[in-house]
Amino acid sequence: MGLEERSLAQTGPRPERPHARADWKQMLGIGIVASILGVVAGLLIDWFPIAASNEAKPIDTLWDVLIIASVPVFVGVCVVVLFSVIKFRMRDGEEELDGPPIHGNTRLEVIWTAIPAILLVGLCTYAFIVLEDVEKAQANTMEVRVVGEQFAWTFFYPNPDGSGEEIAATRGELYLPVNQPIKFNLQAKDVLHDFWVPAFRMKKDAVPGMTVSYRVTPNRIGRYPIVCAELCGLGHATMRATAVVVSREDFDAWLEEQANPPEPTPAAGGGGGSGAAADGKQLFTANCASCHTLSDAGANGTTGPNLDETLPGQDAAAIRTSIAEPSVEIVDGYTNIMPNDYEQRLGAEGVDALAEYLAEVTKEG
Ligand code: HEC
Ligand SMILES: [Cu+2]
Repeated sequence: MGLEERSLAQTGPRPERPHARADWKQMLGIGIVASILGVVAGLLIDWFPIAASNEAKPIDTLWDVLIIASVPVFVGVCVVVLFSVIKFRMRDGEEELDGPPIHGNTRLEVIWTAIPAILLVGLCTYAFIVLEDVEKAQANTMEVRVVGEQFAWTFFYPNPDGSGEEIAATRGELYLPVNQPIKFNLQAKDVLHDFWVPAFRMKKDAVPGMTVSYRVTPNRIGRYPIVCAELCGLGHATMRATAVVVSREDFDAWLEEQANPPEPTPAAGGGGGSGAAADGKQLFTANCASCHTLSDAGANGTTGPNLDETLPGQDAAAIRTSIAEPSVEIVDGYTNIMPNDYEQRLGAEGVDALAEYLAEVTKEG
């Protein structure tokens, strides 16, 4: 096409573009079918683990409603865009053509402003109602203090003797009686963490320097993973624990045991050491197995050194230093992410027991 011809096409009467009159009914049909498929897929996908709290049901319903409301919007936009790209694309010879000029359409603009506004206000109101509902205070609530630190959770329970003292659960397990309303009071010792039990559906940040709470009522006996949902450092992925929901009787028995731990049987006569070793193994499984490999304890963590390989040849005193003050000497190829407060958490005896145990089970020969 020469230059003159081109300017002629621009000034002359606008010829119709045959493809510009695409069939909007066809577009609507495709949109509806695609939306239905999208919504069905969204509802069929198993997004969440098993529901184990009273709060889970309204939250899952809210999720489904959001899927039903938002998938058609997403699909609708995609269909209009793709349909336009395919149907209204420029064909050969149409380089100079243009559609009829349009100057606004008030009715259309009112509609496309009003529909999203109604949708948004409606969904916000509904979500707010659900939030109010799941956060409602309930009678006979038991408060559990949850403390996050790099990279572990500790749980503190009110002593049932009413003394106002707290009982700490030290084994990385959060025991909860079934059907008991719980209020978690979250705290953080060092950096931001986030206390999340996916099966309960609730989660909240634990912020250093303040106490944040949320409520849940576990309603299903079982064991559920607890994860930290806020990137908190190199060991973040290992910051896991287990929520153990048990019957009221089992819980009372467990709490009683935590309040009055059985006296450690003093190693009698010649049998010295084996008691400490057994205790050390328990401590290891509860505190260290997530990061270290140790065949005697069946542990296969890989964040820290494989202790079967690195400990032979080290005596209990050297191992003790590695546990109590891990930053004194950093093993080659590793960063210093091992928690450095085991002496406070497990007591001097706990660290002694661990060191003796490790020295014993990794002895050469
Ligand atoms: C968050 C992960 C993590 C946890 C939990 C952890 N460690 Fe470590 N550990 C490491 C890393 C990483 C190193 C290597 C860096 C260093 O030496 O500080 C290490 C080093 C060690 C060493 C020195 C190893 C050597 O080759 O000299 C010992 C011993 C040890 N840990 C024992 C323990 C014990 C016992 C526990 C539980 C009370 C524990 N660790 C918990 C990550 C961890
Ligand atoms: Cu964390």
